[in-house]
Amino acid sequence: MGFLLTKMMAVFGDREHKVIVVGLDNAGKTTILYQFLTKEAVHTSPTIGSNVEEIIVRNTHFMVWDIGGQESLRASWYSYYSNTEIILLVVDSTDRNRLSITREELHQMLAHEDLQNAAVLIIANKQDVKGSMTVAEISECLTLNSITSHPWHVQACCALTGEGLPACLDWMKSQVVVN
Ligand SMILES: Nc1nc2c(ncn2[C@@H]2O[C@H](COP(=O)(O)OP(=O)(O)OP(=O)(O)O)[C@@H](O)[C@H]2O)c(=O)[nH]1
Ligand SMILES: [Mg+2]
Repeated sequence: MGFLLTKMMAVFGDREHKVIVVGLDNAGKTTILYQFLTKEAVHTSPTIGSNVEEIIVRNTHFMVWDIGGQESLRASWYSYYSNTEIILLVVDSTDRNRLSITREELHQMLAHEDLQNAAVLIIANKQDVKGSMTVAEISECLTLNSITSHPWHVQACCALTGEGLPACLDWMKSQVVVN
């Protein structure tokens, strides 16, 4: 039976893994979702509600929910949390003024009971912009070293070119293999 299951998983792929994409408005969440899917930068407008797409990474199926990040929408992020395996927290690396709001949102999310088994990937987006914050600066401001309750990782990227996004997908895949 175990052998048959292993064989079937090799042929048909794994079950679906739920991923949520959160972060403040204008961080680049929707741009990232469609870069994952089409390998191109699409034109976006602010997300009201959510977008959902299936992304397949070498036989691993991710159901990726991109959630609107405007202030009025953040209070309902929790309604997407159940069964989430991976959180993608997208940071606009040019937005120094609001990084402390992201820190509060992150630590509040990690305390939520529905996210106790989730892994967190912090995506430092917009690295193409001169003067944008580095991964080290973002890690320090978000106090990532204090997180011991969840697996986490930081990845620099530029959603317009797609640079850094294959590494995000590799990390996501490594987390579901581990779990
Ligand atoms: N320079 C630069 N601009 C980017 C990058 N990624 C996204 N943008 C731009 O940032 C703006 C916002 O991108 P969205 O993907 O719509 O942001 P969002 O996080 O989905 O925003 P909400 O839906 O309002 O929560 C758009 O004008 C994008 O073209 C990047 O890596 N570099
Ligand atoms: Mg959006």
